[in-house]
Amino acid sequence: MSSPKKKTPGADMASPAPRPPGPGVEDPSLDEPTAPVAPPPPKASQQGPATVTPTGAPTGAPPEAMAQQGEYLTTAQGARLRTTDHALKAGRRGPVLLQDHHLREKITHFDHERIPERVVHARGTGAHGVFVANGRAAKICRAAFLKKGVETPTFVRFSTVQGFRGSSDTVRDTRGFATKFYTSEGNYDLVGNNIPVFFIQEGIKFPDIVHAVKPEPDREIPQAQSAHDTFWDFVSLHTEAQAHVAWSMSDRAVPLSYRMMEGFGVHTFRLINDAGETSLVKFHWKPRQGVHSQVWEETQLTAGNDPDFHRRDLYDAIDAGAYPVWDLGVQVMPDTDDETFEGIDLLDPTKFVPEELCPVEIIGTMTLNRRPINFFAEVEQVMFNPGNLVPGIDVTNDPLLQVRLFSYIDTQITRLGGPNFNQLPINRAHCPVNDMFRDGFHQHAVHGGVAPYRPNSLDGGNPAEASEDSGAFIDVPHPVAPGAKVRELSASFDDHFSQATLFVRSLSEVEREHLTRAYTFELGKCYEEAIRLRQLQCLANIDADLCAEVARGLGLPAPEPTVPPADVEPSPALSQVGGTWPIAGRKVALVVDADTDPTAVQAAKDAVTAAGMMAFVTAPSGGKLGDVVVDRTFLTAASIEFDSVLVVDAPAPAPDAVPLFDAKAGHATAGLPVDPRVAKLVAEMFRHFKAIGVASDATDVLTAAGVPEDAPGVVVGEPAAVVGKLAALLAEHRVWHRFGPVAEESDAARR
Ligand code: HDE
Repeated sequence: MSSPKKKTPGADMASPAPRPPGPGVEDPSLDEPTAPVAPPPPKASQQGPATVTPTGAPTGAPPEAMAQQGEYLTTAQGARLRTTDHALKAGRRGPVLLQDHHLREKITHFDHERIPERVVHARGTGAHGVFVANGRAAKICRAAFLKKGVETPTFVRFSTVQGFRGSSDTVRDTRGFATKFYTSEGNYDLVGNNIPVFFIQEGIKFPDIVHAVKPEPDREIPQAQSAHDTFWDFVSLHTEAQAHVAWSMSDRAVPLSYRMMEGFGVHTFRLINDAGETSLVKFHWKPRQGVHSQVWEETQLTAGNDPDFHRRDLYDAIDAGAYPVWDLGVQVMPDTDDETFEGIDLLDPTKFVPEELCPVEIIGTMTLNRRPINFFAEVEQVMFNPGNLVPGIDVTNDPLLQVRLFSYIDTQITRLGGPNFNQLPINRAHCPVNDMFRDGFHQHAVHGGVAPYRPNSLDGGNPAEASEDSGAFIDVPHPVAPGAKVRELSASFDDHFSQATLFVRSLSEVEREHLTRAYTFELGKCYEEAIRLRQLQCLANIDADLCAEVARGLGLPAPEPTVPPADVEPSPALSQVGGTWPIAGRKVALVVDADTDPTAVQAAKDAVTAAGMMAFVTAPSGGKLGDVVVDRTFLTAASIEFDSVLVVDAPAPAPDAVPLFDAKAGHATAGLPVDPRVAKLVAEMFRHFKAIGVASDATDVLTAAGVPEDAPGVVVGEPAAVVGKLAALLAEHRVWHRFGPVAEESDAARR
């Protein structure tokens, strides 16, 4: 018999759960289960791909029908097995027999379990969701999924670009933000990034920039880092990369969470409405929780403590019912002959259009509400393609986009072993597919009929060609200007610095400080002085002050500009500080001692949960305090896991806090009897601008951590009351004005 079902937190979407659930659907028994039981269903927070056939027809089967469903272990052919732990041998101590068909089948399959990782964006995380259109796009786009109230299932994959599949989540990098909309007119893929500009203008250079940023080919280091010579060699020689580099050196490249990232389609797309009118648009995803980043030290601590940080964060939030939400918006620009807007060439993917020049109009909302059942089947096998378009959305002649239209199908043939990757469950369309493609490796469909060609008379002429009225995709008959065949770009692509200047000058002081440090750090990691000097020359053309500050850090002279920095109007929309945002799913550590009154712990936990946040009880050892489950111990907890801390009780040094064996336990405590690991946790959170709450009788922890009681963002009082103040501080993301004049000036400037 199966054991009682675990309650999956967040199953009722209304109330966020206090803590993420364990790995299994049911609580495991202590003893090895021996009798067969019915397989457990997926967790309430999980969802597999829709159960449609390879040709898009709904099967009506429940999602769990995709998993292995029987009670008995079988061969791949379904024959029941007595054991899978012992090979067939000639006697108990004899050699293994070649005839062991089960052994050979099992090992052969295992030998082929890996597929090539993506050449870029190898490290990623995905989730299912739903997109609901508000109808505002209907006037510019005929796509059915953008009509008012239409709900479309989606699957999103977030990724880093540089690192291998097992690399750390929190590296300085651009993030991929790829969305598949399973629309009634076919799958539409919006394959974007969290940065609105790209490194290169021409797709033909993509292998070069990727070779430059990937680990250097002789020693294969560094992993998932741009802080090395080949990257800076490339971007200082291909100066069109400088705008993207400025974004990459900013806080945008170290997001705190995938839930708090903007997404951009980057290229300009051409939309067409029912009347055949066209417009040029840029797509934006706006996170309801605001754009929020880690600080640099935090990213590095996280890479060691929890390389899966972003993946865990996304899935924990979904499990807890704190579903991430984005609004999809468009900047709509007239489809003029020169394809420019306010002097910005809309075909140049190294340029973005400031929101102050063209506002973002919201056309729908996406909620990610289910995590995958099987990571490989869904996140690893999902395949995106900017050429997966639906009627109403077309591409432009952006020379980067044009090359992407070739690349994505091509790469899947290698990754997924043949041309039938569209038939994988996660990639299948949810509408009829009559493509007349046949055969090939791993063909899943059993195609009927005898005439897979057109026109035919043997299958009654089917499938018929669609007209515009019956929903055919329209390649917009956009005129092509007469010209010669050339390997060149128009002169409007020549401005390589003005948008970097615009970005840098739009940042608040604190963000700018981070930017300066990032340039100085990354260039400081390069061996070659010539490369540092060449990049300083680029900075001189972007912003004299930035160049001078970085040059000072590198101990090099700041050059004079070769192109005077542009006179730009800053775009306040580019700064990510200065607002307030929802706090659903933010994480609070509740620090307690072994003998803290469980009622007080429960009350603090209830207060945190009631505010919509997640509480992690953090105690000297595991188990329970009364009825309250301990989520973290001082040994396992790390400051980077939490957005805020509430010290309910000042814990005395626990017996396992032995400095000789554990650097954490060696942290200073100003001679006070406080567990040094808690002092370290609080000191780090203070340094990372995080809100800190302390019970009135636990202020020794602050003294031990070297944190002044009256410092900004430090709240002392009764725990339940402190929670409200912490919530207000978390709504502002970080306590940026905690330190020094830079932060204070920035604060004043933004008011
Ligand atoms: Fe990609 N890109 N890309 N790219 N890209 C891939 O496709 C490529 C570009 C982006 O989660 C690959 O399936 C070329 C811009 C995302 O599965 C590959 C060029 C933007 C993802 C490929 C670009 C992107 C990819 C690697 C220049 C932002 C991850 C494996 C012409 C607008 C999708 C794969 C996922 C993945 C090629 C430029 C975004 C090799 C040739 C610009 C988010 O096909």
